[in-house]
Amino acid sequence: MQRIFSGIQPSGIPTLGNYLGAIRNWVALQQGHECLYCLVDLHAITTWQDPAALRAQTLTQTAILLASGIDPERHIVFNQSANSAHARLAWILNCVARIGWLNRMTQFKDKAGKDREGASAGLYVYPNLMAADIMAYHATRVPVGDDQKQHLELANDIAQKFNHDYGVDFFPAMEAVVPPAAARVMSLRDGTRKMSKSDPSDQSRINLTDDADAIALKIRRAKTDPEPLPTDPADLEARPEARNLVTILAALSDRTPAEVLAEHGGSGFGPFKDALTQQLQQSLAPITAETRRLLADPGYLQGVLRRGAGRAQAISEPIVREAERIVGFVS
Ligand code: AQP
Repeated sequence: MQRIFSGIQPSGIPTLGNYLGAIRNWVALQQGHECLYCLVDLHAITTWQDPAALRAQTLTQTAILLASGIDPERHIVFNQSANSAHARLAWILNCVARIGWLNRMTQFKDKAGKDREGASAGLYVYPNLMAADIMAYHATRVPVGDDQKQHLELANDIAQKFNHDYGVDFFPAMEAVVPPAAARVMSLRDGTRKMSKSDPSDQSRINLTDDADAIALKIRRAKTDPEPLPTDPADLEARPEARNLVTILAALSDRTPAEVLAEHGGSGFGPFKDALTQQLQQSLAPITAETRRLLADPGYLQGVLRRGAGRAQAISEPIVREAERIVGFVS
C-alpha cells in the first residue's frame, strides 16, 4: 500500500481553498492508502504567529480535518513539532539543497514580498523542511494544491542529490497528487491572487468555520465584472473573478465548468451568486457543525494528536536514523 504524506499550516482557519485544493482530496485518498496528515506548525512559524493563536488554530484545524471525514484511527493525524524527526532530517537536507534551487521558488518570492531581506531564514528553507516531512516517512504520494507542485519537484531534486552524493538508493521518488477540480481557488476580492488563510482581508476568503450568513455576505460582496456569464468556458479565461466563482460552484457540485455554464451562461451574477451561496452553505454546514461539536472537547483532540505523533515517530525514527548513519553521524 502506498504511503501518503500531506500537511496544512495551522496559520489560520482553513479556507475553501484548503478544502477544495487539499482536505477533500485527503478524505478520498484514505481509501487504498496509508495516510499521514500533519498540522505543520514548524512551517507555520516561518511567518509570525501569535503563540496562543497558534495553539488554538492547531486544535481548530484538527477538528476541521476530523469533521471533513479524516479517520484518525485508520490513519495518522499529528502536529509536526511533536515529532523531532522532521527538524533533524530538514537540517541534513539544508546541507544537500543548493541556494540556487531555493532562489527559484516562487512561493518564497510571493510570501516574502518586497522585503526579502526582512523575511525569516525559515521561510527561505521552507521547501527543505517540506521535503523532510515527506522523506522522513519514505512517502511516495503527496496530495498538494497546484501552488505546491514546484516544492515537490525540488523535494525530488533533493532526494536524488542525497542518493547520488552518498552513493545510496535510500530516498524514493515522490509523486504529486493534484486534485482534478479547483486545484487553485482564488481570492474573492482579486481573481489573480490565491485564496489564503493569512490574507489580511477576511472578505477575500470563505473560512471553514463561516456560518450561513457570513457565506452569503462574502459571496454577495465577491468581486465580479459587469458582463453576463458566458456560455463557453473558454470565454472565462480573461475573466479571473468569474472563472473562480464558476470553478468553485463546479467543484462543490461535482460538475464541470461547462455544465455550470450550461445552467447559468447568459445570465447576470445575481442568480448565479444565489446558487453558489446555497451550494456553499449546503456543502459546508455539516463540517461547521461537527467542528463545533469536536472543539467542545479539546482533551479528545489533544489525545488524537498525541497518539498520532507516537505512531508517526514509529515510522520515521528508523528512516531518519538510517539517513543520519549514511551521512556519518555517530549515534
Ligand atoms: N487557494 C488554494 N487553492 C487550492 N489549494 C490551496 N491550498 C492552499 N491554498 C489553496 C492547499 O492547501 C494545502 C495546505 O496549505 P498550507 O496551509 O500548507 O499553506 P498554503 O498553501 O500557504 O495555504 P494558505 O491558505 O495560503 O496559508 P497561508 O496563508 O498561511 O500561507 C496545500 O496542499 C495547498 O496547496
